[in-house]
Amino acid sequence: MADGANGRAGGDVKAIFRQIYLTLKAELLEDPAFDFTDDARQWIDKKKREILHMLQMLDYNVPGGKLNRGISVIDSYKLLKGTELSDNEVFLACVLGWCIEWLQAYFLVLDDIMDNSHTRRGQLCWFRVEKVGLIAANDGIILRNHISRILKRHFREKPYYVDLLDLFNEVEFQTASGQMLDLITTHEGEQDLSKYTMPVYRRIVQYKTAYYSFYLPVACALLMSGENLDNFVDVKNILVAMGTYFQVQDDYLDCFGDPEVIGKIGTDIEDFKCSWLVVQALELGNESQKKILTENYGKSDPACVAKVKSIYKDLDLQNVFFEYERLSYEQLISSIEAQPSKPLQDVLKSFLHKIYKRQK
Ligand code: DMA
Ligand code: MG
Ligand code: MG
Ligand code: MG
Repeated sequence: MADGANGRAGGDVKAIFRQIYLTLKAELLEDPAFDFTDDARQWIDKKKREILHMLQMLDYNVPGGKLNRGISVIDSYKLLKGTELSDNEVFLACVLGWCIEWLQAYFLVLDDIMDNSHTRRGQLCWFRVEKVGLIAANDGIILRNHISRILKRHFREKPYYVDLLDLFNEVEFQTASGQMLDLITTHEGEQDLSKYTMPVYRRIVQYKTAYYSFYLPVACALLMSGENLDNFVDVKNILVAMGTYFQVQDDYLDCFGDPEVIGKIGTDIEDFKCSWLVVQALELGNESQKKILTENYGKSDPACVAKVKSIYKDLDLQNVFFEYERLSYEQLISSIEAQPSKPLQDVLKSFLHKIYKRQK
């Protein structure tokens, strides 16, 4: 190809990225577990059903999001390298990008069960699909295992293979710990709403969201560029701050976003979640407003949810959020500009601009 895979207009990155999903899916089907060696009719039919479940499971859960995390690996790698990428470099960056999308799919399938959610990415949550149910729990485990298989197939020979495995393991551990904190904190909050404070909140979201959504894509690009991640602690801290801001947006959109646009129906109030909104309401509300919150937060009755939302409106939390958003942006830009490396500044700014004032 005269014009390397990345030589086309920027919009094509997504098309190339999507194409590589098909390659990875086909490769996963080559697994010995799906061999049709025995030609007994029943056996083949059974195998067909297994393959069909896996294909449906993948198509349902992996490619349907915004793909920001995955695409960021390619964008970041390009900026770090400073020159055009070869077709093979684009391919490998896409593979890593998909590994992050696979990781996200794995966490979301399980998160929706734990949060008792209804919809995700504009469709029913996977565990709510007829005949899936708690098979979804094992599907989550399968998705996680696919990552190791993809990495082994495409990166085994690379000098940074061990670092890559270690990175995915670390980030998975951090995310799972964040999910644990989220769930345990919810139980504590049910006993006593005043447990929901800003430091508690920050710790949950740093772990459950920031590492895998923001640090991981950039760390993948750094490893591909031959860097040692120990030298990028500042960059990691900026990305964690960006991830925190991103989860505040998620919490805001859970209540104030348009379900048609965000593709999911919020459940944070019903689920008694330690959401940024309730933390703000507890900080800003007077005694009588806090009493109403205590009486109505965490109940599935729509009348209770409406009372909570009306407190949020009275406290003008939408504008409190807009102000927080503006301030976070300013702080992030100034810490990014304090970074000595121009390519890294560009990586961080491009990431920030993808999410600033997002509606979904
Ligand atoms: C999401 O937290 C975190 C992970 C690791 C999936 P959340 O439950 O607020 O996410 P969502 O709003 O997408 O269900
Ligand atoms: Mg959830
Ligand atoms: Mg959750
Ligand atoms: Mg949420």
